[in-house]
Amino acid sequence: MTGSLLLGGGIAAAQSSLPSSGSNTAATRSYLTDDAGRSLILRGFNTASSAKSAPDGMPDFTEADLVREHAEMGTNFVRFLISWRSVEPEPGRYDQAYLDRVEERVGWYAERGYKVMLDMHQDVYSGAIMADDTAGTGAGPIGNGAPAWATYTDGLPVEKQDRWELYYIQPGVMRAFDNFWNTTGKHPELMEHYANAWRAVAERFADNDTVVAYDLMNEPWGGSLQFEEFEAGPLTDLYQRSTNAIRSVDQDSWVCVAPQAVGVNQGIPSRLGKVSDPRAGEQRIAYCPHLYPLPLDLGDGYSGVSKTLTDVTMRTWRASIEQVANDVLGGAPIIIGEFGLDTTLPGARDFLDRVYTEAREMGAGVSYWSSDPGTWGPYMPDGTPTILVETLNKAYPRAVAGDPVSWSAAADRLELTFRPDSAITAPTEIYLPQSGFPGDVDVEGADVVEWDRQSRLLTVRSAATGDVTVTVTPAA
Ligand code: 9MR
Repeated sequence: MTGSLLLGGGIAAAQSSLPSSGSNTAATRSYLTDDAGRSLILRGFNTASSAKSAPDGMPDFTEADLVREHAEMGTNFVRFLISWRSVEPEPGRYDQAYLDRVEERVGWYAERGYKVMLDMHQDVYSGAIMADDTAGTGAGPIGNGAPAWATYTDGLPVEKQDRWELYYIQPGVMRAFDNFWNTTGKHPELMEHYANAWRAVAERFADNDTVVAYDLMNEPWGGSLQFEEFEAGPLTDLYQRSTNAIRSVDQDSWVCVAPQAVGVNQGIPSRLGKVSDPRAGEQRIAYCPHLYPLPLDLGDGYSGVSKTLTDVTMRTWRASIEQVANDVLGGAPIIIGEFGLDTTLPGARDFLDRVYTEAREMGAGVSYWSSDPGTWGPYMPDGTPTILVETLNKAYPRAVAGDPVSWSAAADRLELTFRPDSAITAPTEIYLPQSGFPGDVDVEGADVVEWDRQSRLLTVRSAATGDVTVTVTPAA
């Protein structure tokens, strides 16, 4: 089974200090914004796990797959997997043909109005690490991410494991990370290469308005350094260096940082340090943690004791994520870079609804893990939809011309209240799925610009400054 045992263009932040529902404390919500200044509510997938070991680094995902995803789930966002091994196959040589292939995919998303976050993915450091296979059980490459030339296991063993996450604590893998973070003192060059690889990526996409964010490292692991020693130490250092490298070529895109995965994905507080954005103007650093409650990852459903434990995780996870976004990163927007589960587990639909509700309250974007076919994804290999398609295909405001004060969406009702910003001339866009929408549209404080049946977007515009409320219910 798949599962993670423990790991689980011109834009600016719009911020609003609002009482968050379900809590008495004022939470700061902030959003990535588009070129027009609108607050973006991002909903989409990770695409895709299949890119990890593909020789050309591309996901097994066609433009037709995107057309189907867009039509059936109304997504507007993707966390697109890229890899250091593909960007920098040899030290200091950046593969422009690889970046061409990424850019071609970005073009598919651009055509449909999506925003793209590029995710420098890794699992278990590198595909160059092979497990010992003396028993001849067919162990292949165990991870993905770093190029072979940047992989130093120093001859330490890596024995075959039953679960992929357990490779993280194999001696050879631990050493590869210790060399990367230069904990061994032997490889100060590796983090520098990594930051420069990011500069090469940012150079390519600096003027591309569809690519709004760079997710600096998937699910960081500190090897023999853990929690504060790791997060406040070399991890924050790598983030700062990569941010600086990106800013030497790209002033506008967001830089996304994530905590140590193990533990923090399950609700343990992070000790990540402050990452400063050297750009002129406001900071464009976003916080992009993952969420993988342990009971679900171990294969249990969202019911009974597992549900109780998962609910506790959700509360501690959210408090810890908001604390870092607000207090450490200075009110950074949040994107849940990954969460996902086997959709055939009991209670899966309730868990999905729960996470999207939390995300809405947090003002967070979401990229579900993942679009790959299978029981975790929206479609089975034969194309049959799983429960994800219906569960994710809800109405939501995509781009709001002001502060999204509150919104909610059920199968039978969309409500949005926002405080218009008179400096923003572009309209507010609301996605409405099929199943009777738009039915009745009630707008107070603004005018409907249009209902576009093709894109399923309702657009409204306000010339006034008072709060606008939009309520839409489907036809019976
Ligand atoms: O679902 C993925 C599984 O099929 C792979 O074997 C594994 C290792 O590459 O990665 C899984 O995806 C994980 C992702 O890379 C990082 N976050 C947790 C995901 C689910 O376990």
